[in-house]
Amino acid sequence: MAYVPVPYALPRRTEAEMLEAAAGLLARMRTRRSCRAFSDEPVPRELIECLVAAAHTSPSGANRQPWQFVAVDDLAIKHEIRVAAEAEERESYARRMPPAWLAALEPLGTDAHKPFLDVAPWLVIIFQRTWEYADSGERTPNYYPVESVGLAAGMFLTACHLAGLATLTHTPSPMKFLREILRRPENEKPYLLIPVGYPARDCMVPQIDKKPLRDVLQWNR
Ligand code: IYR
Repeated sequence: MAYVPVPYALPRRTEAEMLEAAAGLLARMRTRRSCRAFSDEPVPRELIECLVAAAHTSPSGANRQPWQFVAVDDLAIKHEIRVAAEAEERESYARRMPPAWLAALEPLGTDAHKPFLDVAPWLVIIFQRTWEYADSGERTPNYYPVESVGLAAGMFLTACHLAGLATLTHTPSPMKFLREILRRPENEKPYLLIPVGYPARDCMVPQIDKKPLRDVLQWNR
C-alpha cells in the first residue's frame, strides 16, 4: 500500500498549560490502584464502548492493530470464566508457583479465590492476534504484537481510571480457557483479563509504594 501523507498538527499549548496538564494527570494517575473487590453496580455498555475506542487509538507495529477486545457482562459467561480461572489459580498457588513467587505476592494478599470475576459488572478480555489470515488462506505475521497489545492495554487502563472506573490486570495462568469460552479463533492468544467497575464500598488495597523517580529515570548518560 502506498504512503499517503496527511497533515498533522497538535493544538499548541503554552508551557504553563502543559505543566499544569501534566501535573494534574500525575495527581490523577497516582490515585489509580488495582482493585480486587468490586461493587456489582452496573456500568453502561456505551461507557465501555467509548473506553475500548480510546484504547483502540493506540499505536501498533505497522499499524496492524493486533488486538481483539471482548467485553463480557453476561452473568453465565462471567461465571464460566470464574470457575475456569479459579481451577487454574488453585493449581498455580498449590503447585505451579515456586516459593519465591508466592513470597513476592504475599504483600498483595492474593489467593486462588476470584469472586471479582462474578461481581465486577464487566470483564474485558484482550486477545493478541499473533497472525492474520491472508485472503489466500496463508498466515501473515503481525509485528511486535506483544508490545502493541501492551500499549493498547495501558491506554485502556488509563482511560478507565480517568473516566472513574476501577480495573484489575488479571492473568489467570494459563489463560487458554478464555479462547475456548469466548469462542475466539486460534490466531488469538489471551493477553489480559480486566475486570472493570466501581470498587466495593468496603474495598481495601495493599499498602505499596512506587520506587522513587530517580531510580527509574536517568537523564542522558
Ligand atoms: N495470577 C495469580 C497470581 C498473581 C501473579 C502476579 I505476577 C500478581 O502480580 C498477582 C497475582 C492471581 O491473579 O492471583
